[in-house]
Amino acid sequence: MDQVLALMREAASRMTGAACPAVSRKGRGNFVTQADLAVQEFLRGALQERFPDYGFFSEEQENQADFSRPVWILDPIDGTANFVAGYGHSAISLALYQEGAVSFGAVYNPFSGEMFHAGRGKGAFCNGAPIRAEHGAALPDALIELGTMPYYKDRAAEVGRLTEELLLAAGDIRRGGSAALAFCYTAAGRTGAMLEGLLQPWDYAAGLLIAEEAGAETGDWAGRPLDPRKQSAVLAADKRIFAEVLAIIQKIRKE
Ligand code: LIP
Repeated sequence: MDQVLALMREAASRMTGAACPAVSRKGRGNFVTQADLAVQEFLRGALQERFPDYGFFSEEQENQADFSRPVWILDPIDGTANFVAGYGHSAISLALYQEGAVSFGAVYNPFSGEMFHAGRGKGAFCNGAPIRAEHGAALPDALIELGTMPYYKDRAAEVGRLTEELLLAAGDIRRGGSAALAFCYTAAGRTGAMLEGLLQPWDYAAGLLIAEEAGAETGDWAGRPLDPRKQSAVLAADKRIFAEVLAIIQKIRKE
């Protein structure tokens, strides 16, 4: 899969350094830029040339995936609102789903130069160095990344309550604006956990494998295993604090 990582780095050249003008607006704060489309079209062409029998399921194209065959799952720019604003924290997220699971995942942030990747059963890496989901802090001192579901304003009160409870229970919270990178930061031990109430398959399929291969515990907000073919609420955490963070989520959900 080194060739796939090289293709992602080449695709990222289309994510110009400067803030990129929005092409169209899918909803409040939900944009599609020329760079999203350019990254998607480059990777679709390059992957179909090398893997002609594989399917392609991407955020910026109307499609339904046939998961009976291998399928690439792509978010061409995860953290698009950040990209439009020139915030410098966005990533290309690419996963390969085959034989009932994600077998390969990679998340590339061209602004930091960090390539996170994992193969099922082969570990997780950042720029080739092994990473472990070991934050090294108990919950009262932990950093927790909370995704705020900005496209779902009807859930803002719930996000507010999660913010309050997590601030009381943990050291502090963080919000980077890219779910794919949030999974990778937990995988690298930079945060003790990441959670978000609703993500699409392309937001999390790659990051989920990277976190699991780094030793994180993962699940939906009922604690069930995640199926990255479907949209879902997500939680990934250092094993030592997963249950405590899940309990906070479930307390809020019962209110
Ligand atoms: C975004 C995620 C972010 C989430 C947004 C959106 P996009 O992906 O990375 O964490 O809060 O709702 O899903 O739209 O930038 O590819």
